[in-house]
Amino acid sequence: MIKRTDENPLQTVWLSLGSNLGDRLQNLIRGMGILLTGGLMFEDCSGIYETDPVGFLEQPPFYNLVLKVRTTLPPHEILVLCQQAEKALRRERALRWGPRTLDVDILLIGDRRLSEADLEVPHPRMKERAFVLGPLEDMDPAILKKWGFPPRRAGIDLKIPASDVRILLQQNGWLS
Ligand code: X6L
Ligand code: MG
Ligand code: MG
Repeated sequence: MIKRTDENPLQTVWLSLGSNLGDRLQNLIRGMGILLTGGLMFEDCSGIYETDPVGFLEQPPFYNLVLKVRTTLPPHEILVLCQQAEKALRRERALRWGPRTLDVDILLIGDRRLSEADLEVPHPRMKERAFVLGPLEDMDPAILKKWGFPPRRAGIDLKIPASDVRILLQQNGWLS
């Protein structure tokens, strides 16, 4: 853990996780395990939604969730951690918007706006993605209003309620 200082304040971070290759549930759980042992503190998790693919349509349906954490890690270290989780799940990038074992995207970091070559926050396309807005609305409808995002949930189905996601994390440990 990085010590909390004026330079490294404790901030709330919202992440989007998705998987549509292999054991999707296990990939999400293992991904969360890596994030939560790498400097992000668990705050809340959405249910797990099954969602039709968008962008590139000829691929299997996704499991998607939104994870809320707190951390003192600076934005670029959060990004590196997200990339480490993808690498640990052996993500391959054969084609753009193609199938993946694990995708971890940074949605929001506190009240901050960042516009850098490798990291834009809020996530620039999140307001168009039902698989992000649906779970986010379940967890914190006020945050959608605050950032001017539309509530949208068409085409996504709740598969595993948030209470069960939390039980899974607590009973089986992070790496089950
Ligand atoms: C026109 C052009 C319309 C592009 C949509 C949307 C592209 C989303 C990429 C788009 C467009 C994306 C996931 C996914 C992907 C996911 C589901 C992306 C990046 N990731 N579909 N497609 N869940 N359901 O996590 O989000 S590829
Ligand atoms: Mg993504
Ligand atoms: Mg991504």
